[in-house]
Amino acid sequence: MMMEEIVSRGIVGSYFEKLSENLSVDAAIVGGGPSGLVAAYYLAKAGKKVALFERKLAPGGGMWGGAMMFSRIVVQNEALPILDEMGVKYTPIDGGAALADSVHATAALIYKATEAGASIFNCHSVEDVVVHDNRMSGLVINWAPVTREGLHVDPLVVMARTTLDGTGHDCEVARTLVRKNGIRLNTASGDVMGERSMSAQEGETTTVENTKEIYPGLFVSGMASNGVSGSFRMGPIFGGMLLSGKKVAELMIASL
Ligand code: 48F
Repeated sequence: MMMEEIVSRGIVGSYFEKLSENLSVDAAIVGGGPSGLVAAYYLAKAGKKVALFERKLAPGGGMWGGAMMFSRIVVQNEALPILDEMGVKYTPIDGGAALADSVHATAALIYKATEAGASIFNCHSVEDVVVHDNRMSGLVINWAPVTREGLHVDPLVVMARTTLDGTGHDCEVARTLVRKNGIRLNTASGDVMGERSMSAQEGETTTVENTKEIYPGLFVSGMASNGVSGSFRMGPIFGGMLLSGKKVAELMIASL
């Protein structure tokens, strides 16, 4: 066989093996932001089969950019054990927090999640959900460029025993679930309440408090948890995102 054919056969064969192995999973994660990546790491470390779908080319969500593209993030002391576990270096600052390089930290989360065994599908968009017997049962996926171009191409489905909406500010999975199925979420209004303006301290606390199961089989983490529960955004402080990812992994493991 010529080298060109070996390369193509290797990639096609191994990619479709990966996809096929992940058509039914313990945990499907939508969104590769910091909370989704941390959740993927802890779920995979616990031996669960995890598939994470990220519509962008690079997972990492809003963590790469630091603040206003200044590549620095702040992490509170409570979340530093998670950075230690991920092998991220940081420098202590005033106010019970530390500074880390955003590119170094994001790359570390991606590396640790995949090293622990989570499968990441980048350039995959989740466009709908599957609900059976009043329980979130799966995700409808398509190539991100197909949805971006508005091409009329039908999707495929991944079945999941538990699902995480880690889609950040837009809470896309929860919104789709409510819009298309007329169900009530486990939030104060029963609906997606929408994110409030910035309040860093409160936002950090509520991110973790609002991390929960919002419908049988569907959990929320990170900014999506504040988005569904009507809580605050918080800017380039990431401790709450990391703690939320760890908490949601524990909740999902307990329910599996
Ligand atoms: O927003 P994002 O980084 O999620 P997060 O874990 O972290 C929030 C922080 O980055 C920051 C903040 C910190 O204080 O407020 O914003 O809550 O990442 C969400 C990811 O989900 C992807 C999106 O491209 C992003 O990378 N995503 C969103 N909707 C979909 C999706 C979808 N329908 N299908 C696939 N990926």
